Amino acid sequence: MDNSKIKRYTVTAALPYTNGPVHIGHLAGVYLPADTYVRYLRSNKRDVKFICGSDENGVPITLKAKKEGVTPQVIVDKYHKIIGDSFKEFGVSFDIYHRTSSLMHHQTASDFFETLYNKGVFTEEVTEQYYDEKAQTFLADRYITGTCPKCGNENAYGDQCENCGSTLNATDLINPKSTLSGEPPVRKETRNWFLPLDKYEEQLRKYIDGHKEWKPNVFGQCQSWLNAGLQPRAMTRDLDWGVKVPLKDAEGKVLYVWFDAPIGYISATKELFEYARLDVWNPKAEEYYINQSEVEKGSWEDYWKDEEAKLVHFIGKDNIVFHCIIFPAMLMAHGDYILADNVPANEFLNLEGQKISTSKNWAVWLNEYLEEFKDKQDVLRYVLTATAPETKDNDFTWKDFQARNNNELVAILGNFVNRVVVLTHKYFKGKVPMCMHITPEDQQVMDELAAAPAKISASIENYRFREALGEVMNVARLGNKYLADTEPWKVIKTDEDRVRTILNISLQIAANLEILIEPFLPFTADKLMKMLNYGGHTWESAGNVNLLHRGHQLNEPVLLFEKIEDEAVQAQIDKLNRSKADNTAAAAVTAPAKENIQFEQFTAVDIRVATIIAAEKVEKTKKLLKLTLDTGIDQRTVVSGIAEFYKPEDVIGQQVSLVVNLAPREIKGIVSQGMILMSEDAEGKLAFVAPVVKHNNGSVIR
Ligand code: B3M
Ligand code: ZN
Repeated sequence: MDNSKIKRYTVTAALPYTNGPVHIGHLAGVYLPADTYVRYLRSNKRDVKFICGSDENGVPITLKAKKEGVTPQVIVDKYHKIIGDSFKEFGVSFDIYHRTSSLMHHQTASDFFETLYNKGVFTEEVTEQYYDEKAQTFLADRYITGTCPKCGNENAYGDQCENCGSTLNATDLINPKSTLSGEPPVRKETRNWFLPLDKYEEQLRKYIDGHKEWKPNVFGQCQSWLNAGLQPRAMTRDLDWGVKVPLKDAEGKVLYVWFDAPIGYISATKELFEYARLDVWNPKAEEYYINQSEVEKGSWEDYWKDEEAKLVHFIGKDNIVFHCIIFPAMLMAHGDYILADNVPANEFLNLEGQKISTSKNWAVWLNEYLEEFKDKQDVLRYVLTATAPETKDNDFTWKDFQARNNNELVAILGNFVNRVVVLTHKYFKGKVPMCMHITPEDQQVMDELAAAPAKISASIENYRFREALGEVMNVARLGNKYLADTEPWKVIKTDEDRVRTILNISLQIAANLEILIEPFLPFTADKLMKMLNYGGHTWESAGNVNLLHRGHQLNEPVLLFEKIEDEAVQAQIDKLNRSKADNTAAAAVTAPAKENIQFEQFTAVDIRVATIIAAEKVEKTKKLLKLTLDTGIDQRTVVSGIAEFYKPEDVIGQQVSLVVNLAPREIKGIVSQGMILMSEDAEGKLAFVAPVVKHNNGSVIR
């Protein structure tokens, strides 16, 4: 969109599902880039509304509620607050963080559906869906598990197999089971309303083709959806949690969550302006985290129905189709709305080389981070932006977190600012000295400083936040290098006036940094502003080399950042390793405990330490080894099913636990006298169970 035509910005960030807290992956992928963009726009005095809220409908919520044995409302109330608070604490500066369980949303989504219905947009289709006769309800795909037809995983979901990653239809599953009753579901006919996406194909293609400037990952995904051909998609579901379908004969049906969720952006904007009508006090202002300073008169429609508004959706890559195909088709069908100008979706962030997983607790949760790294919001903001998965999946590691804090924030940015302010206090009582005589060397530094903001702007406006942050840090590097080259602490002995100039220029760099870091590191910008004792500068003054006037009094220096020690990051790594161990343990406890037995039954089993003294494969079998054992009582033959894990030559000399009083059995023509105890893990791997130090053969195990 041509910049000169833009009057307003509507910036949305994906509405998180309220079925758990948010983690660093969410922050890096969606909320930080969005917040940086919005803060930058505000600093440029552009008119912008930053919209988000909780996605409280849909099956992820009802599943979580079922798991915890509470109502969905309890779940959404709990996580709306946890998530909303985390965003606030990290300085994600939404104008509103709304909820899709609100009345405003239900009304807005319902009206939207009705408009489309009245226009005859939907087609009605009767299809067969799985139904749980015991629970008397239709089953959403997520409520059905069964065997994946592609990889054989027995716990695949009706919409997806988490083992092989394939997208599935519930009807693809082998031996499907309802997770509600455990029973196999039956197929039953049901009527739903479909959005004929195929009819919008041409219009969508025109729209997407008109945005070749979109990120290649986004543009490419859209093209491949379009090339594959679009199918009608059901916009209603048989479910009892969500926005009721506003039609007479639609009992027990709600809007499809991906129909109502993006409308959530619109209802949030409406709610914000509801609040803006100054004669109306919105009792929900706190619950919706409404940014009061941004509330003005005007209309929500200016941000959604006016060609002079620029709409940008920040999302993760798994949401591309919904924001670039389905929602635009809905808006086209409605007719009154503008379409997104850009959808700068990010890829995924991994954690210590592994996919972030909520269910496996392989994540860094924002609420926990804040407890463990108090007041270090900006460190995480910095690291997550510097390593943001903008063009490909990226990895967060605690060692990198520590290194970037210590080597970049502390050593470059913090160190520069600290040196300048300390020296100014030392030599000039904290008053900005006068710029006396500018050398060509000084001029060059000033020129570089003046050129920086335009570069940073260009990167931000093209959604390249990593690059932009790199340029900001280059300004701090420029300052550090200038100090190192000019050495004011030496020059002070001979030429005080020269030091006046050096510190004046250095202070201008520091003041510029305050403006430049604000979109990325708002908490640090605030500290720096207080230290420099000035405020109110916006992006248009960035590059100015006379921000702080001669004689201006600075406040006492404070450290912007502190070193993070090895112990702190080790504690985080240990914590992750504990969740890994818990997961392995949980996975291994697959077999339920057996029934109790009496002590005598246990002591009836005679288990002894024995040593394998000879071993060979049993012919024509894959699994069996024929072993000769020294039991301390005798030498005997045992056939054991361990050949897939051990070669004969490797087990000779191995001590084992042997049940010596098991009645002999004939296996493949060999009489086996006893059984070797093995432990078996969740993947079926076998390991010997033996005393951890060598014991005499025949020692009793009990
Ligand atoms: N709640 C999906 C997600 O969290 C969804 C986004 C809605 S944006 C309108 O991935
Ligand atoms: Zn699979």
